[in-house]
Amino acid sequence: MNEKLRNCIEKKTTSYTPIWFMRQAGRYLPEFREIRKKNPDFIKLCLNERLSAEISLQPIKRFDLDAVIIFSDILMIPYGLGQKIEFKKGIGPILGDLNFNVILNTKPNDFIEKLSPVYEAIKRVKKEAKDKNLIGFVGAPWTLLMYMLNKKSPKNNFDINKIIKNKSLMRDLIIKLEDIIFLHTKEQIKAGADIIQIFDSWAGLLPKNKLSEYCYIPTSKIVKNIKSLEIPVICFPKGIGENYIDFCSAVEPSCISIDYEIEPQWIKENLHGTPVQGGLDPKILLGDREEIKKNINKYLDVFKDYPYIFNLGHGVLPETKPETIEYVIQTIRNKK
Ligand code: 1CP
Repeated sequence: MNEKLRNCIEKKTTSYTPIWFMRQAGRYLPEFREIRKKNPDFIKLCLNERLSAEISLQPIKRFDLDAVIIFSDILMIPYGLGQKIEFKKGIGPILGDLNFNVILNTKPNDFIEKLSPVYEAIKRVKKEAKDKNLIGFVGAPWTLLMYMLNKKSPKNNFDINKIIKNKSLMRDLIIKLEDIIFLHTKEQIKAGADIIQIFDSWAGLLPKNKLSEYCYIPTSKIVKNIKSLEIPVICFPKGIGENYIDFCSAVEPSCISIDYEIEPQWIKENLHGTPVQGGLDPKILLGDREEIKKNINKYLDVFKDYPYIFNLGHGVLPETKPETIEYVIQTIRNKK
């Protein structure tokens, strides 16, 4: 078993730099696009255990990576809670109206039943990729709440006050999400996931005085529960700037995934030893190789004697050439 990712996180080994990429299974790979073309309903694709397993394995067939991430989506949780979801080409996810009674009354067993193909896909991947760490994932409560209430991507315009105006409802929803998110991770772990990543892709929308209530406190409960199962948790609270340090003190993740706005040297000096993942701006991979190499070396040099997992500061962009991913991996493997 290749435990290189887990060893970096748990034993804080620094002699080898494990590599994987957020969004490594998906949009930039022609073999994914081929399958996607024939499967216009994205949710159905995520619930097709055979294809979902096949897509998860596509990147490791091409590249020398240390982990597989299961092909699924953070929005499978609102789907499992009964909210309608559609993925529109060029627009992204569009969610249906939220029925609070349906959501708050969803029974754990019904949720697990509805998402059972996700767990079956993990079992298949585990069998096929015995020599890799297998990463399960969930969205953090805030990012999920944001999609559930905003009903679309906040990319173009977003008003936080509209989202959080009903305090008592927010409280009920957060409690429900804390339970369901943990349930979904527990089922992924039972099926074979040996690391969990929590994506809080929109944590950066929260003003500083709301981070504790909507990001740190709910996330820390989930992290504590996952750690009690002896499974390491990587947290990615994207876009919170210098608050990464407060996040780590409050949440105590096993590993912190950083975005491209954070200076790696600064985070290393302020973290007190929490293993770090990622950082490199995915846009760099669209440029020339000299620039790519220079930027990879920046991260590898800063984290030379520090537990560090190579990854990007966000997902691989759809325009990225697969050959560039190969080049990045070779550059890291050949570094003396
Ligand atoms: O072909 C398509 O149209 C589908 C594109 C796609 C893919 C390949 C979506 C729609 N989701 C996924 C898979 C996915 N999503 C994975 C598994 C693959 C892997 O990582 O290798 C993972 C981990 C996610 C996680 C995810 N989904 C996040 C967190 C990570 C991040 O990028 O910040 C988020 C925010 C989503 C929501 C989502 N799903 C899909 C889209 C286009 C979006 C983003 C919408 C937005 O911009 O708000």
